[in-house]
Amino acid sequence: MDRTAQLTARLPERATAYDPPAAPPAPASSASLHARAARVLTANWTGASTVPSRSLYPHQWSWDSAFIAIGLRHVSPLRAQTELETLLAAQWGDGRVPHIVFNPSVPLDAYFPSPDFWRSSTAGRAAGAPRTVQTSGIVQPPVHALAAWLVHRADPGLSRARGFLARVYPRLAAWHRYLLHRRDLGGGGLVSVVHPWEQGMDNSPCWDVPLARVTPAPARSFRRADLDHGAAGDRPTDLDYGRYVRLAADYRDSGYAEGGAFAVEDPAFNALLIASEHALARIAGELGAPATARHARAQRLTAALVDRLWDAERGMFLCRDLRGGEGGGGSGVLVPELGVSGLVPLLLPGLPREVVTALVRTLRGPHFGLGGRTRLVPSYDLLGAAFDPHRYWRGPAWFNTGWLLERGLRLHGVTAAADTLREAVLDLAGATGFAEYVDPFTGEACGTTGFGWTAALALDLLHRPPGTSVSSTGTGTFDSRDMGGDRR
Ligand code: 9WN
Repeated sequence: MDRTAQLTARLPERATAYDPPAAPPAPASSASLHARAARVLTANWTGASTVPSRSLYPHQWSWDSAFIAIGLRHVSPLRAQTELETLLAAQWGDGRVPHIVFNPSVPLDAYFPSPDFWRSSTAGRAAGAPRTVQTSGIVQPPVHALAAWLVHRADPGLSRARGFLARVYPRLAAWHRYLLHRRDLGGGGLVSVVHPWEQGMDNSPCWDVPLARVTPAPARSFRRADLDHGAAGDRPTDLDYGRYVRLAADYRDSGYAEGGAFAVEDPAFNALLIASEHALARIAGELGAPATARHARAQRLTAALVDRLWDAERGMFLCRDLRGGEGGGGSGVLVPELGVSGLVPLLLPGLPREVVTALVRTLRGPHFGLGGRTRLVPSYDLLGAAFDPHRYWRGPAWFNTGWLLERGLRLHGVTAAADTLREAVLDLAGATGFAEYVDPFTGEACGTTGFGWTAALALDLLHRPPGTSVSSTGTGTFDSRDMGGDRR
């Protein structure tokens, strides 16, 4: 029996998860946090979608919208549905969901790279970019099917009345098809990202080696709008930006066809695809379409994730650099950097038990320090040479990864740790004015404040009371039907 078969043979029979029907948030302090978070989402709402930040990110971002919809459903299921529909309306003909949908009323110099850099409707024509809306040409993690399912469950009556799932399902299915067919660049069944912005953790040290092969665009060839709004020490360096720009420009100039200098299989991106594939199966079931094949595919992807990215010695998943290794043309090499991305697969049901145990140990151990040196999970190894507690994805703690890991801990029955993490997310979100990210030791706010997904995910946690474990509540507080464990 090969390694994959051995591991999948030991998959737990019933790993369950996920979401509650909305429960009322009760105590007074929670009520005020709830009101403040809802106000952020209202302030960032543009009429059809929600910006991550009015200043730093004044357009619609793909995975932000998915996280935002997950929180927004507790305030306005209709706006949450609209959020996802607006994003999916900008889908390209080849199935990709762009990482940014540009708001035409925002000045070009408010954000870089702007629509005139991406030139989606011309450079992306062969790939089926929409004509009437301007977008970027890269993607972000596929959290959308999971979000759509959770949004549906917040108000199934409204969802059915509007035909929400029936309208988004074909688009979500095409999105997953694009990833599974066009982005399996390593040939091992997993999806690759072709730009660090695609994975969403832009300047993670996990990209340092693969990115070092990219010749940076000259600094004078572009103007960084982000530094108008964020402290330089909290943001990626100019050298990183030069490389991001070169990679994106090369991709654009190829007509957005795969085959560039950067190709990485990332654990979080693939884990989110798997979670969304389970959710898509739920959506199919709700619509009376066959769901079994989707669950089976999710299990196969889980096995491939373990097979290709698991590092037993380090007790976590690593990134695979497909252009690395001898000659750069083989199956690539694992990148020996410990990013939070390598812990995110904890949110999956169907992981081998020893993988779950090791992930929890690593989360609490010296590299991430959860419950010891840190309250929220740092984005990168506390002991890593590149660790920096303020610089973006090179150490600070982010709220979306905290939320994902809270779900993972709860799913696997590590309830006390999940409760502590939940409390930390809520405390720090409230104390920092819904910061984009925080210093993992001090909780000091970094980046921008009034940040969309921080507010949304705090709202979501307010609607999920502490103290619940999947095993003890069955389909109560967490509904196993949402994540593929219980197939009824
Ligand atoms: C580039 C919007 C996005 C998030 C990413 C985060 C940051 C953009 C940037 O902001 O990236 O996409 O300009 O730095 O890294 O995860 O989706 O909030």
